[in-house]
Amino acid sequence: MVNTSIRTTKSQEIFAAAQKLMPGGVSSPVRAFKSVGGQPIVFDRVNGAYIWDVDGNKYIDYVGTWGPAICGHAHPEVISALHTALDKGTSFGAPCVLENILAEMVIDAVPSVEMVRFVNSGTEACMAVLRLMRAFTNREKVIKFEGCYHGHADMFLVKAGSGVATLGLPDSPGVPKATTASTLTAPFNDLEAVKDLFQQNPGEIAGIILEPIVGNAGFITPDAGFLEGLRELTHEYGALLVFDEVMTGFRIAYGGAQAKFGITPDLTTLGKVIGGGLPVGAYGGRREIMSMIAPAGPVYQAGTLSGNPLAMTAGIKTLELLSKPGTYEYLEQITKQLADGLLKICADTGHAACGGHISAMFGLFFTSGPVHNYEDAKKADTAKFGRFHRGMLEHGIYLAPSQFEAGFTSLAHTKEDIEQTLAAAQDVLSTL
Ligand code: KE4
Repeated sequence: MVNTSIRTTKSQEIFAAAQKLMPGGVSSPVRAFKSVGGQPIVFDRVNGAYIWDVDGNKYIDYVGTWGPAICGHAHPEVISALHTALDKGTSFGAPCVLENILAEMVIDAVPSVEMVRFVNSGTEACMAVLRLMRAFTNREKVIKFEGCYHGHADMFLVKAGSGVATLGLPDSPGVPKATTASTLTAPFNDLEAVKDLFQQNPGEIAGIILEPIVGNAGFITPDAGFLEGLRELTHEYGALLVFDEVMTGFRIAYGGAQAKFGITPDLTTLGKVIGGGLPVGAYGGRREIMSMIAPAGPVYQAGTLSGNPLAMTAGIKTLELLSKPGTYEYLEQITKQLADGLLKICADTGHAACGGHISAMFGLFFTSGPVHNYEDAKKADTAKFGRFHRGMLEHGIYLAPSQFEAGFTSLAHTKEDIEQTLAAAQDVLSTL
């Protein structure tokens, strides 16, 4: 179904051509709007909290290029810093002081990180951290949680979230059984299931990797005691605890979810925000573990564009902006207004819904809930979510095109933007 009330002629033309050139017409599956129906809009430009599509329609954006745009798109100070950096070249493939600067900012901010390695995506960071976990413990098996997404590397495509969940894929063809045989899964928030896995695989589990707040099965928060329980279990069984903070890093708090909840993992992966909109990922943690990474140690990992000056520049400026006093109080305030408002409108218009927010991350499920894990999330009415998404798009509000994604606010969103969004939701949900 095509969005009728807004003119999307050029988007349709460009997307039709794209589908002949690229699988599904996109560079990443979730962008194709498969699960919400309708056709994706083709972006022309972004600025602050807003998107303009190729037909000139303007939208308030709650995807923020999937997290990086937490200071608002094309922040003038980030753009200006990039212009200056560009005059010195785009990539060195050699040491550059900007890597030291961003590394120091990450180490100072994130409790678990004593040393850090930059890569070019969250997927790369998660791949590297898995290899490191296995090398450090000399064990092969790893626990992940159903619905969590740690990038598209083979060993993580087991009951994965995000686009895999969105498309309802039964994991992915092309992944050797031997590769995923070492990937064990448990329901999120289920400490007993994790304990059972440790007891069934004595001395074989290298560690646990999780999204401390799930953003890839929709928005699912950790139950009280869950993260503490994982910390205790990993200590008890000599395994490592890894927080995948690619999405939550510098979004939930300046030190990430681990700072917010006061639980320090052994290793952390980062991405999105620390690149300020350019391709960056990172992994870091205890010095004794990170010192195993080549060339300091034997665990190999490399990358042509890792630590490039442009990505470092955008990351440094973004973290500088985020480190200013009042940042997270503002994000909490506007995101609470949005999330609470959406839930109230659902209640007022008779739609079973649950969800919420933590700092600048929020979610809404069309199910009465509660949603503690991926099984609960799958009870949500995804067809209704699709109609809601399309209705909001026609009202100039751009939400993540999947029930199994989270929403993101930014420092650029104003109170008026939130009020306009809630007014649109009132309209759409009253007639859904
Ligand atoms: P990237 O390789 O996409 O930079 O990062 C993978 C990744 C790892 N860990 C977590 C917790 C993540 O959320 C992600 C990527 N998130 C998705 C959005 N749910 C990226 C959007 C997309 O795949 O197009």
